[in-house]
Amino acid sequence: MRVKLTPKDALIVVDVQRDFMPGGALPVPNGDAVVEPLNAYIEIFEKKGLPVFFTRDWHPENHISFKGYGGIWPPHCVQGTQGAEFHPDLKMPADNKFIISKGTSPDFDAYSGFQGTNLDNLLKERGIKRVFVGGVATDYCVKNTVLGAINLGYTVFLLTDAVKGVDVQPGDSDRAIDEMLSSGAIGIELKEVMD
Ligand code: VGL
Ligand code: ZN
Repeated sequence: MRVKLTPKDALIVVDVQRDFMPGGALPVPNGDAVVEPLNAYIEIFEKKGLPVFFTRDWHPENHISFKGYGGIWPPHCVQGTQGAEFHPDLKMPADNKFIISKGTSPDFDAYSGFQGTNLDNLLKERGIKRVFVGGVATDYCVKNTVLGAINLGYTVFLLTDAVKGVDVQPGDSDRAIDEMLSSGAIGIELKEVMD
């Protein structure tokens, strides 16, 4: 399938942060493999003047998702720490770039970039109807962001060559991809996107 980009399209890059990369606090196996394909998508959107949204996990140090505070995860992506920074090789555009922080208050977690953020408003203000989603982790924040976008009425393209998952249980990422596709997301790869 070939997809031609239009002014109603936006790219959403999910949580490409140091703590989710190999060596980080909550590493996604091969998580850094998403950087190169995402940079290629970013360049295409940037050249067309289309907006690129970067979500980030941005937790307080006593966040509810952390072990010791009721959650299952090691502390990760704590606000202002190096682990919360975007991957240094991620080519973030100078213009038309939006950073969406989520999971920012102690008592709420957000796996979806739409939860407790203004992402939906920012997209709607710009007349965006279709979103292209990649990043980490396939089985958590990518999945929930994709399902959130579908529920809000967007057409969603899942960038299958630019996602990686945690796989707490083997197969979680594959199951997440199946769930996104059966919920209406359209799987595409870089070579199918026409600029
Ligand atoms: C994520 C686990 C905990 C993610 C965030 O970005 O997928 N996963 N917090
Ligand atoms: Zn988190």
